[in-house]
This record gives sequence, C-alpha cells and structure tokens, in this order.
Amino acid sequence: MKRAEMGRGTVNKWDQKEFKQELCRCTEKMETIIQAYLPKEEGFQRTVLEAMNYSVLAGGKRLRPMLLLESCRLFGGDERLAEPFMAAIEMIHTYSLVHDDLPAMDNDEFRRGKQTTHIRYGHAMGILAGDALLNYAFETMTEAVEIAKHLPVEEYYTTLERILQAQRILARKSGIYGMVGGQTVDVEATEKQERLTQEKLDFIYRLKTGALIEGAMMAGAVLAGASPDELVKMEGIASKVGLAFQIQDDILDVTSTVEVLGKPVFSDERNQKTTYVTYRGVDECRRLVEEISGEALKELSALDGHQNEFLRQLLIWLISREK
Ligand code: GRG
Repeated sequence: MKRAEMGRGTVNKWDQKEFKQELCRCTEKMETIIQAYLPKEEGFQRTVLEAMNYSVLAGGKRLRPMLLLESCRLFGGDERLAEPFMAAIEMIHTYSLVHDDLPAMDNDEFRRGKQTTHIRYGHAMGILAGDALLNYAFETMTEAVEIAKHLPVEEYYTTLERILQAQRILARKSGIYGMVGGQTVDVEATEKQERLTQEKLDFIYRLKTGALIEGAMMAGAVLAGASPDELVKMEGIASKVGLAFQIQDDILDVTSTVEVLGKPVFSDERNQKTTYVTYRGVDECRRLVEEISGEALKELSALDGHQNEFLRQLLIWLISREK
C-alpha cells in the first residue's frame, strides 16, 4: 500500500516489508534534504566547513528529522516548511555527537562506522565543527521564513508565529533545560564516579536523550498548527519514546557488536557509567522498553482524528532497533 493511499485518519496497517521499503525511501529523502542545507566548502575557513559536512554526512539513522516530518504530517502540515527544521535538527544532533566523542567527554574514535570528527580533523577542529553546526542549525531554521513568504498573506503571519515557536522549542530542548542540561549531570556524575539514584538517572535520560526527540515531535506538530493541548500530548509521547530509545541504547551497548553499531561496545562500562542495565539487567530492560513504548503508542493512537501509520511503525522500529 502506497503512503498516498494512507491519508490522515486511516488506520490501515502496513506489513514489515512495506514499512521497510517506506523507511528506505524516507531515509533517502532525509539525505537529500539534509545535503541541500549543508554549507559549501569554500573560503579560508574551508576546513571547518569540511569537518561539519564530514560529521553530518557520516551516516546515521536520521531519526530526528523523520520524527519531525512525520509529526508535521500527523497534523496535516506543509512539508516544505518542515524541511529546514529537519536539516537543522540533524545538525544539532550531530554537533552533540561530535562534542560527546571528544577526549574531554567520551573519548571515542569511531562513530557511525567512521573516524570521529576530532580524530579525522584534530581536536580544535572537532570543537569548532560542533560549535559551527549548532550555530548553523539556527541559521538554517530561518530559511523557513523564505518559504513562508510565498504563502497567501492571510497565512503568512500565522506561519511566522509557528516558525518562531518551533525554533524556540528546539532551542530549549537542545539547551540547558534539555540536552546540554542532561549531559552536564551525566558528565559530572561520571567524573565523580557517582552511583546514580534512579531519579537522577531518569533526569539524565529525559534531558540528554529524550529532550531532542521531544523537540523533533513538538516542532513538527507546531509547524502544522497543533493546538497547545496536542503539543503537551506530543511531548508526553516523545518523552516515553526517548526513554525507551535510551534504554534500548544501553541494552545494545552490552549485547551488540562494533560492526553492527559502527561504534565501540561496552563504552558505558569503560566510562564507568551507571545505566538502566546496571540496575535492572538486560532482561528487565527489554521488558521495560516494551512497556514504555507500548504506553507511547497507545497515547499516539488516542490523538483524536490524527493518525499516521508510518509514524506508529517508525516508533516501534526505533525502539526495537539493532543499531
Ligand atoms: C555534547 C551537549 C552534548 C550532548 C551530548 C547525544 C549526546 C549528548 C551524547 C551521545 C551519546 C549518547 C548515548 C546519547 C544518547 C542519545 C543517543 C542514543 C544518541 C545516538 O543517536 P542515534 O542512535 O544516532 O539516533 P545516529 O548515528 O543514528 O544518528
């Protein structure tokens, strides 16, 4: 069944093969959109531009842009408006990975099956490329204003408001009340070799991993004109997805291989990090992933009048992913 045949409000199910085919198409689309917004490698500062593009183009599942787009579609939004935000959120995500891999943090040499940015370009350039990606992400989001200029005048001001709101959401979710905040608590606890309480561990997961997933789904929804009440619901769903996603990441760190993951395994143990697996063990973590994601899916299907079968299957896939 083609996606076009699965309009809003339909609840038809896809089988696994159909979903995988659509996922492939969607990943290719993400690559095209992301590439279109990357900077040209030119000028005296060319090295940092190359390092930015190297990091972004190294691969990755492109989950956050997909979640943003599908959340926009869920509320019947205009995809064109979502595109600069899709590229921007992948830039923010990539910057966080580039900085997280630095010697001052996780000190990893491989990511997405390739050398990490600071190994390839040197430590200083790793820091600069991360900074540049974060900055360029916010510049890229403003491209949506150019797209809005082509809308009928009566839609223009509403659209500008939505663009600003989406930008604000992404600033907050990637900043001190989101990803940076979570990473701060994580780094500090790791340095002190603190045995985390469940409360602190949940705080780290909610902010470090969950916040950007929340940002993706909320920004997509807000661009499509979702109501404040619907936004709160999207935040709740995304928060659960983020938690399940991170627990799955913990599981993969101890059960997968470097070949499948494209990054080192047992890195949590090496960095003496407390994770859900430390407290609960792999089997209990698997059960938890199912329970939490089940709740998220239930809340998603309860969104009145809004259904997106691809988004539903995407959430199932990312929670049960193998890399
Ligand atoms: C440096 C401010 C700052 C934050 C770093 C994202 C992050 C916070 C650290 C990376 C390490 C980690 C385990 C993060 C949790 C989120 C996560 C599982 C990231 C990997 O995301 P994927 O699986 O990666 O979507 P790809 O490569 O597919 O894009």
